Amino acid sequence: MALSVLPFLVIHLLLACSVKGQERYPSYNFGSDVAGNILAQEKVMAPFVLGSLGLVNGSLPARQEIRELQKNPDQWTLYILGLDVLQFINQSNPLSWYGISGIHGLPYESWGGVEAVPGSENIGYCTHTSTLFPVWHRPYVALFENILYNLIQRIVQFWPEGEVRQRYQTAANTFRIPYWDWAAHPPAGEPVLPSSISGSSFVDIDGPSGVQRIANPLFTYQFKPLEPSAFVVAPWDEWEFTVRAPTTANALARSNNTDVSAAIDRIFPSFQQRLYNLFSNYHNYTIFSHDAVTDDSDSSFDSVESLHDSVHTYAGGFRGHMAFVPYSAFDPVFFLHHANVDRILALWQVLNPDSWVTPVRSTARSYTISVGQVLDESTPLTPFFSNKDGMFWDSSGVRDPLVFGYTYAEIDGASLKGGPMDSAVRSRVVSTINRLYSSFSPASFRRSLEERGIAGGDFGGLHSHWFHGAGDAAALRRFVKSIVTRKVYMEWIANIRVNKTALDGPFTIFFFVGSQPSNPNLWSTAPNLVGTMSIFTSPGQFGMADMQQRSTGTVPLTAGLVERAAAGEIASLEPDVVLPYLRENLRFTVLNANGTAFDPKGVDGLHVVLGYRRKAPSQKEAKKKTLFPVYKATFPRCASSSTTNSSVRGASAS
Ligand SMILES: *[C@@H]1O[C@H](CO)[C@@H](O)[C@H](O)[C@H]1NC(C)=O
Ligand SMILES: *[C@@H]1O[C@H](CO)[C@@H](O)[C@H](O)[C@H]1NC(C)=O
Ligand SMILES: *[C@@H]1O[C@H](CO)[C@@H](O)[C@H](O)[C@H]1NC(C)=O
Ligand SMILES: *[C@@H]1O[C@H](CO)[C@@H](O)[C@H](O)[C@H]1NC(C)=O
Ligand SMILES: *[C@@H]1O[C@H](CO)[C@@H](O)[C@H](O)[C@H]1NC(C)=O
Ligand SMILES: *[C@@H]1O[C@H](CO)[C@@H](O)[C@H](O)[C@H]1NC(C)=O
Ligand SMILES: CC(=O)N[C@H]1CO[C@H](CO)[C@@H](O)[C@@H]1O
Ligand SMILES: [Cu+2]
Repeated sequence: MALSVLPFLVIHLLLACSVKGQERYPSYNFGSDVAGNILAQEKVMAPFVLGSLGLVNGSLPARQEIRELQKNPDQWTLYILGLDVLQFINQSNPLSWYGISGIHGLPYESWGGVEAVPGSENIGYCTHTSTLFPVWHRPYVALFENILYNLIQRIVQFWPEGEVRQRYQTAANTFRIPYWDWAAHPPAGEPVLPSSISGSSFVDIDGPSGVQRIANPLFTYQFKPLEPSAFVVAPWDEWEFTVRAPTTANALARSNNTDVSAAIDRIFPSFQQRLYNLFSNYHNYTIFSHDAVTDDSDSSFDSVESLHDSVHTYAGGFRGHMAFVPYSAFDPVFFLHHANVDRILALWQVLNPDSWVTPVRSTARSYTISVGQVLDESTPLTPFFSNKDGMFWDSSGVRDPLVFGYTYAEIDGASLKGGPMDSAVRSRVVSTINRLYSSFSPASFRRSLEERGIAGGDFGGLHSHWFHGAGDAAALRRFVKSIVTRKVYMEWIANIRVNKTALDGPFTIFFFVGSQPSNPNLWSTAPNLVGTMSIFTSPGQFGMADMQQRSTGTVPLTAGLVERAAAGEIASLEPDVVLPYLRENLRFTVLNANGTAFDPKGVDGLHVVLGYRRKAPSQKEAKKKTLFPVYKATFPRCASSSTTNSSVRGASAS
């Protein structure tokens, strides 16, 4: 109990002030002595050995979707209090919010005594555009979960002994961090970004010392204090808390979560289609895992990393912390996002139990990885210690989440260590994926039509999003018939490659059918937006300029085209109809991280290829709804005779 009571009280007084226009709320006041107690126990423990949270009553607790967790009031209270305490702990502690977030990017300092390799001092430990992208983030998220879990166990002890404390203790034992599923339909009437994250800067919480109004730890992280030198350039070196879609480019900025939420709601069908496509068509870990251009064929453009990149830039909005690799981990939404990325990896592992990390030469640096180094299953995932002797976790070791003591409901504790997969687990995962993520796929569209028939205005599983404002039911029926005749439908996609450092920072490529609105602020929510691809990186000043990386991703066009068809602009999805239409109407254009428009012609290495494939449902698929549609693995090249190429126009900017 080395820590005196005084600093705690002083901090509370400071936080109650209003700082530069943003109202500040305090942390939870447990009573000074107990809080001092937490802090004392939480004093520097690094190197922290990351291990398993273990089984509870013989089973493995599951990470839950954040909205599910919120339905359990006791666990929700503990979650909020745990985050609050984690954010309250002195930043100089490596196990504080600041210390854990700082592992990912800025400030570029060693953590747990794990030093940089020569030439990599000016970058974080995180691995991006790297085959280790999903596997490095697995122990990173587990570290966050471990620390939070430990804090929550202590918080429970602050309730007086008795029935209530016992209740919280039970809730605490099965606590695992939640994830934010940005690809599943939100409950009716709710936005994709949960209001618990975006709705309010404060929250009323009923903790051990009664109900208190505290800073919402999911809304922002308040630096305590901001260390301008760690944040290098304006305006980040002036922002005393993390922001999303900041309203200004100076210290007065506040988050505009309304803006972020509206943009995510508009793009969410694209997130869902990309995810569904990744599950159904990507079976090679190397390609699935990361967004580097792995070969020069025109197949397999997408990756879980590229999709994750888009979520980062959308959650950040222009200039927000989430949109920049070195700042992103400070925003509370980061670990919710990455828990979902980890879950996607786990679900993918069930479908592809034999595919895992194989040796790949690195094209990117991290704090302990050099360009050109061969990355494989035993490359240390630094700085995550697996034992007291200073050994690190590696990709082989983290393959099965069991080693960290968590699972996901769909997997329910099944082992992911590789080798034969239980067919019941596989079926459960496949049907979950079909249930959550197939509603924008023509496959599910057709299926629901077959099941329910095309009666009246009832279009079954077809989400109203497609047809919002689409006109009369008769036109819709005609259209539906046109895309299901001969039981064949077309899938359309834009494949994109681009130089990651082309614009000295993050940027987004927007695809429109027809002209984009003249005001770039309206692009993200424009009705004729069909998709975007986002580049998640950082300006050269942060030390990523020397990496000559090409990045790749996809923009699904099918849903956007269906929308256009429903609006009466095209009669079918057949190439003889769609190709001339896209040649005439598809535009792409670019915004940088400042929200400034750029002529795509000036974006280094930008290469857009359109592809389509004709998809006939297999007999198996028709009979057994638990199977994915069986797609051909590759798209035809755009430049082949049946498709289009550079005749797609880049709209000129501004
Ligand atoms: C384990 O099960 C017992 C008996 O059902 C129950 O009383 C106890 O609370 C459970 N433990 C936890 C940590 O949930
Ligand atoms: C955090 O810890 C450092 C080093 O022990 C100390 O100098 C600083 O005053 C502490 N900050 C707060 C806000 O208590
Ligand atoms: C926040 O974003 C919304 C939607 O884009 C916009 O209408 C509003 O003016 C913005 N608010 C501020 C304060 O900038
Ligand atoms: C997976 O993709 C990589 C990169 O294209 C390739 O080198 C490797 O052979 C593929 N693995 C399998 C099993 O096809
Ligand atoms: C990427 O773009 C930058 C800036 O235009 C350029 O210096 C670099 O050579 C390009 N790298 C590649 C791999 O094309
Ligand atoms: C973005 O804006 C900041 C100032 O607000 C400026 O310093 C920076 O150069 C701009 N970046 C780009 C890529 O235009
Ligand atoms: C196959 C195809 O459509 N090729 C076209 C690619 O773009 C050039 C330039 O617009 C056309 O001349 C080709 O005919
Ligand atoms: Cu990330």
